[in-house]
Amino acid sequence: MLNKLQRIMEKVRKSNVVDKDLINEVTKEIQRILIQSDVSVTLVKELTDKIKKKAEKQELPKGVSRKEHLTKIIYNELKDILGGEEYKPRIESHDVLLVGLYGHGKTTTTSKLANYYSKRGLKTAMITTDTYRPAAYEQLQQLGQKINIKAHGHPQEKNAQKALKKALKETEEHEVRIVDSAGRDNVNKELLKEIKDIKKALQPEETFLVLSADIGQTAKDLAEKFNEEIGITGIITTKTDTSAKAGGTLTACREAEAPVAFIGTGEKIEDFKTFNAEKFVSQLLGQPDLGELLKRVKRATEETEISIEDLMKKDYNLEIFYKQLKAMNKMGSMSKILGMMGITKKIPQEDLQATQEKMQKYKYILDSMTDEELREPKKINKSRKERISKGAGVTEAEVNELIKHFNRSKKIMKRMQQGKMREMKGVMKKMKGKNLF
Ligand SMILES: Nc1nc2c(ncn2[C@@H]2O[C@H](COP(=O)(O)OP(=O)(O)O)[C@@H](O)[C@H]2O)c(=O)[nH]1
Ligand SMILES: [Mg+2]
Repeated sequence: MLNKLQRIMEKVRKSNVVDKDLINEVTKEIQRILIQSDVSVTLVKELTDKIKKKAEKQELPKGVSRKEHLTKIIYNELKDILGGEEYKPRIESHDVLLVGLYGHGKTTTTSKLANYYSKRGLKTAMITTDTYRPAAYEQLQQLGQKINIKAHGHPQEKNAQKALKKALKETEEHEVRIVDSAGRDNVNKELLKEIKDIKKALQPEETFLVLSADIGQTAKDLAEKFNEEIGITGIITTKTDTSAKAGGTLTACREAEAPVAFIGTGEKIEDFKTFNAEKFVSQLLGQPDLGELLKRVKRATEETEISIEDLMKKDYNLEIFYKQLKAMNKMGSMSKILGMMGITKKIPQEDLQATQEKMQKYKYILDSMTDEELREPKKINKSRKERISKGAGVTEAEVNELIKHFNRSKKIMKRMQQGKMREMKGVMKKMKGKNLF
């Protein structure tokens, strides 16, 4: 999945024009890659439809090229099917239970997790309840030696719950206890009963299902089954380094509404990290400057946006005034919106809008002002006005006009702030998605 997606993004980067043909080609290619990664066909179809629809829309945020726009759309949509918020590890006392099928990496992950918490200053112990496989305890002990963390186990005990209870007594003064459990080849009654018993005795804060990345879409059924039967708080996806199906596994977990907390990225103990969909997708797309690009797109969108915080600021100033004018101009007419907010008093049209020409002049004037003047226009006296008009190449009358305009706006803003805060917030929220501001 990795190299292929990078290749297709390279194509986008190198293309001269982003037209329907390219969009078609790119979405088709993404479709192929995702299906090969074992992402469900329905999901792939949904995703590529969305990408296509958004990419073909004519409107572009200012200052963003169609190429950048397309990249961002692909990035966003991929991120969306892969996962939401990044998992926040508990850096505090807690018990963790790892469950799953045989061979998925539970024991390895037990040591990885132990190392993770121990490195963050928590006194950590590992416990095995795997009384099923004879060498399980030794495996954990060996892993523990590498990281200097003791493995607790009672292999002579045939009952997993009993073995756990003994180990819990030995590890009472530890802050984090990670409990490994035995797997089976498939989810059967015996396995579920064993895990339920362990869970009852441990009462863990976290129960992670360990799933190997090579199972692809099957992850969905497993995640749902384990969640139903025993309740899990998250998933740890292992072997993301070895499998082309990692994307399928991660999206399947998302479909099962089971958040992926950590991922294993190799056999070594340090090959382990919290799962971050954003970083994962950046890597998939091989876009080293993706972060920068996204910031730029965001800035470009924000420049013509005006936030509710700005409007509600007590110290309404010239900077906000200018931003507001720009936003209002973009929207055409403000009166409808004011009407929606219940402000029906007649406000002269000129107070709400300014012509392009006027805006250009205003910009020159504002550019000639000091920061102090922008923040506190009251301080602009006659001699300052003279200086500003010279600097901006406009007449003093024009500077006066801007200040007058500003003062009128200030009054309107004050009126709006009084009592209209609530409604306005509601209206703003509704309008946000419409990209009016
Ligand atoms: N490449 C790679 N191998 C892993 C990863 N996690 C586990 N393994 C390997 O998977 C195999 C099974 O792991 P184990 O922890 O014994 O699985 P368990 O049966 O669930 O306890 C071992 O050979 C591990 O080294 C990983 O993130 N990447
Ligand atoms: Mg094991």
